[in-house]
Amino acid sequence: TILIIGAGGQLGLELTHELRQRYGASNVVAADVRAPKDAATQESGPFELLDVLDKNRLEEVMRQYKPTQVYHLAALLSATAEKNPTFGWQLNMDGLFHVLDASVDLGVQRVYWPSSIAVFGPDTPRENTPQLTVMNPNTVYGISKLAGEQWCEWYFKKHGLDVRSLRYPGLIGYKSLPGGGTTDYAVDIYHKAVAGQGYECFLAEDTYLPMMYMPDALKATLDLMHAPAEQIQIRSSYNLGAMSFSPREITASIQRHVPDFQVTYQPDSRQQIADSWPASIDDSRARQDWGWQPDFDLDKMTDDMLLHLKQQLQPA
Ligand code: VAH
Repeated sequence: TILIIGAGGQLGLELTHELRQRYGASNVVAADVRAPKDAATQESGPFELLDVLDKNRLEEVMRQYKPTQVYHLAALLSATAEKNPTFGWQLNMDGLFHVLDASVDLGVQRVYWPSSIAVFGPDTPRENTPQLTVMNPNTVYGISKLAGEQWCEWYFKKHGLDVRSLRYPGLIGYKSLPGGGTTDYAVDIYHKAVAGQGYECFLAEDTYLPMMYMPDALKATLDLMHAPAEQIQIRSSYNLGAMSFSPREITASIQRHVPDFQVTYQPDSRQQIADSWPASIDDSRARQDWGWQPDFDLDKMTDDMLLHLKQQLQPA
């Protein structure tokens, strides 16, 4: 059995769907602090209400299902954590400790925990950011992800827990909505284009950020989790990249399909977060160690996103 904690989030919804396709719905338990919005998710496999800060409840769920793999995705993302620093730290860190401890105690074979390019800070080299480099994150979220990476490595070394992690760039998909991220503009903009509306972007037009289409993120996650343990040479978290683009470039990519689509720019507090992050990532270690290779560039993503979002708008 696989347990996914935070199954209702942007990545969680997609990973639950993908894992249920691969392993059979009844073998993938979705857990989240709130019940799934659409009945479809609920019907498609076992669901458990779980607040990962409630350690007793976590252990109860894990004793009931005896998962061999746990995907711990529950967290506050960058913009939300910056507004709720105490809770952001508590959920991101205590939630991780509860999962790591319970996984050691109950003999979970593999644990997955997402990190982020947010672990890099303003004095990190911004172009082709290396796997090993200066890391002084200045956001609550980035600080919690950097600390979390180092705890994952500690649990691997001290307890032999096979915990694996990826430093995701901004993730973009059509099956779920993002929540509280700084890269969320790149999802919102497609919805506005398909709805025939304009988009007011909360980042400046030349803000370059590392980004990835959700199918690539799912492929990377499952490739990492299926790799033999001896191939996993990095136990903090792997750099992972696919493309980098700016609001100006994604707008031009969309205008290939929606010529009159208009974007205005109103940078808000998320601009400072974005400015502290890299513009591009060196993910050569992921490519060397376990064969990482992305499939989607900006235009291929745009073609696929607009196609599926238009289909979602058409009456069934
Ligand atoms: C965020 N989408 O914006 C997340 C991610 C790299 C960005 O960590 O907070």
